[in-house]
Amino acid sequence: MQCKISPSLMCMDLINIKEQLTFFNQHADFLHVDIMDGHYVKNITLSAFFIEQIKPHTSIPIDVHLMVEHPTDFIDQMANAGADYICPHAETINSHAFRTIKHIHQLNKKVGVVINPATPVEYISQYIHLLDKITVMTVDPGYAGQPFIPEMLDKIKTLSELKQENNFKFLIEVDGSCNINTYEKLLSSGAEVLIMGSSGLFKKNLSLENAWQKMTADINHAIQNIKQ
Ligand code: S6P
Ligand code: MG
Repeated sequence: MQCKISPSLMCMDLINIKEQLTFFNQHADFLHVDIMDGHYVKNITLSAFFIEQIKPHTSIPIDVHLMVEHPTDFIDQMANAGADYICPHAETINSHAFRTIKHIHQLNKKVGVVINPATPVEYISQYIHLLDKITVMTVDPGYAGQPFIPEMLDKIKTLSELKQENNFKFLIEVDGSCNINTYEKLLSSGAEVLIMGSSGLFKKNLSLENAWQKMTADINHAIQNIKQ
């Protein structure tokens, strides 16, 4: 497949974690772990404790999406728990962005930033060259199962052009409503990593194997349509 897949673990079936992790070790490219503090977004899902528990059972990078007001309070605990990518929201680090990026890199972790739908690319332009990954939120953060915000496609295109023109290293990732209705638009705009949640992968009426197979077929179909 020509894009990377990052299952969003807050959407998984928590009763059957082990089987799903074993499956993802063989098929996925990242494990997306949403960390919320109940303040930056009004929800609480996974934790450093969760990361610590799954780390011995994973062989692919753990990617932490920090939806918290004060990311500096969380960075060391995420690193110690086993995170491989640490990704705060740009909106929460811009008063100390260079210090935060340096700190995460000094912990030998990859640095991503996540930008909200209302945040333009210009907001991160001063440090974009330092980033390993940029996540474009295509829904307001906090909850799974929200409708796609189509205005975000232009933002993905802008990032893709900037990356090509400047030879930047960052991966372009999308979080929110990645599914059969959006694959083609996202991939043709330049998305490289899709975070898969409730709308594209974790379905109550399908086994994970069948849901993965359907997702892969739908994405390959979208890629064929783009090539034509
Ligand atoms: C939402 C969170 C996401 C969700 C994922 C769900 O705040 O950051 O990672 O888990 O977007 O995907 P879906 O298909 O339910 O929108
Ligand atoms: Mg997320």
